[in-house]
Amino acid sequence: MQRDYRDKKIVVVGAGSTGCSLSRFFRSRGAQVVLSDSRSAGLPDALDELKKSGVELDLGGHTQAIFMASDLVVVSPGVPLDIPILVVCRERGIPILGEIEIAWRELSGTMIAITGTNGKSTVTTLVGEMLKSWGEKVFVGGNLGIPLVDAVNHDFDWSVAELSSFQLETIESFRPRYAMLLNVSEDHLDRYPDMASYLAAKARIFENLQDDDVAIVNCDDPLVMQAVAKTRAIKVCFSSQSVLESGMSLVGDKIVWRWQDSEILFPVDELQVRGCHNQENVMAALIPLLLEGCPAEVAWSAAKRFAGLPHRMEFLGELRGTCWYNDSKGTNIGSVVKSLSGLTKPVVLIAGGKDKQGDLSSLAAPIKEKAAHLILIGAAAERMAKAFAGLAEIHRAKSMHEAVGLADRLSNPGGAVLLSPGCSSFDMFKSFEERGQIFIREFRALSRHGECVNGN
Ligand code: UMA
Ligand code: ADP
Repeated sequence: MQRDYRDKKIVVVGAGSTGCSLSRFFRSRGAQVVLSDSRSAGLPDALDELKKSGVELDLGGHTQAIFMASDLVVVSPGVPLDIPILVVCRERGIPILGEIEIAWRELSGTMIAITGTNGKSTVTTLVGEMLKSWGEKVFVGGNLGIPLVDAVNHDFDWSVAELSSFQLETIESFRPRYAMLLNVSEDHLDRYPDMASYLAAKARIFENLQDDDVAIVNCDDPLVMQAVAKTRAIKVCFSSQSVLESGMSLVGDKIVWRWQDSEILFPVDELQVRGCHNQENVMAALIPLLLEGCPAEVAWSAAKRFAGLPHRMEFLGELRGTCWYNDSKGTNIGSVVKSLSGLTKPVVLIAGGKDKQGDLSSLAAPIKEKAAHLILIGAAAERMAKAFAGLAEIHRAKSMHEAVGLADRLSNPGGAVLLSPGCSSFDMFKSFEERGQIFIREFRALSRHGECVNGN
């Protein structure tokens, strides 16, 4: 249902992709918009166009008087809710919302919302692909890249939205028809005081579900089951560990869907994506499609065609007998554990980056088992070096160029080189994409001199 924003004074906080899209949206609805950012340099070029459309800019800080005069403050996900200006707004009773809440109120199609520590982008993309091959008109975005508010004013049958814990912090009435929680492990402890707060933010995806909505959950994960415990919605589980009487299970080499009186089997060896975690991702993605009545063969054909996303265990090629993988999207410790588990030793692991202050201990055993060498980069290098001392040979590199050269010298035929940082990228790169692209570029430069068999 459309809200009336005409002549409302709205402050949008953060001039990244979310803030620019929000400003555009509010202007199109006749609001008086101020876009506020703590930075004054390095901001998107789109600000010029926004300024021309009547958006006022408040750069290099958040001006209190502007916020105090506003009817509504809408924050970008990267803006922590405890910054001083937002504390003051809260004290003065000025409403603070996020982009997901704003977009949701305007969207007409069916909403499938996907969260979890890992696998969100993969599942979001896969659900989108399945719906498109069923002939539906689908928006696919959210934390994946295109802000959800960009879906407003387009006539989509479905919105498939990847949601981060940051985005879920600022919802109010957001109520997807399908809400998925894939898994929960430590992440973003540089923003949350503890795991309980991170889990609480994730659990908000279920907050407004009603009896006829559907919560899709990984019943192998105790934190997921804790988060969904109080929901009123229909719970549909997937499991790669046990055989479910009702739901989606992995049984030997088959994915088995049991629902009401039907049973459908899908052979896992037909998939291009590899690894148990990707089988879990496919299982989760199939559920809303099958519940909505999409023919199983249509959804499965899309799953079979899906070759995975770039920067997620992307096979780059073989150089002097060593396989090289780019897992730049491995931005937390849980994802590095999964990525290492799919490789045979000896692995040269390149890790490190902006430290999220999480517990590193779950990576110790996989490093001891699989990694012969650990090449550390970025701000987290010191802490990682201490945590993994004695488990693999530890090296430091100041740049990706140095890390790749070192990895080439240390690797052996039959082994693998894996970039799976377990950290975010912002200390050395603009994004995980840039980090992955630079890794690929360095690998290609090396391969021009070596004997390389290309990946796909
Ligand atoms: N800023 C302020 N004041 C502050 C803090 C930040 O003004 O106190 C400003 C910064 O100076 C910057 C702007 O806020 O100019 C950035 O806002 P943002 O970080 O929300 O960036 P967006 O470009 O809007 O991107 C966000 C998501 N970013 C984050 O959650 C950090 C993108 O996810 C998402 O794709 C995009 O919205 C569209 O939905 C990225 C991400 O790293 C990929 N997500 C995290 C993850 O996946 O782990 C959660
Ligand atoms: P997200 O969007 O949640 O960051 P992605 O789909 O981009 O997740 O995958 C990022 C990384 O997380 C992958 O490279 C892989 O290492 C790991 N991963 C993907 N799916 C899962 C899963 N279901 N369980 C655990 N780890 C996963």
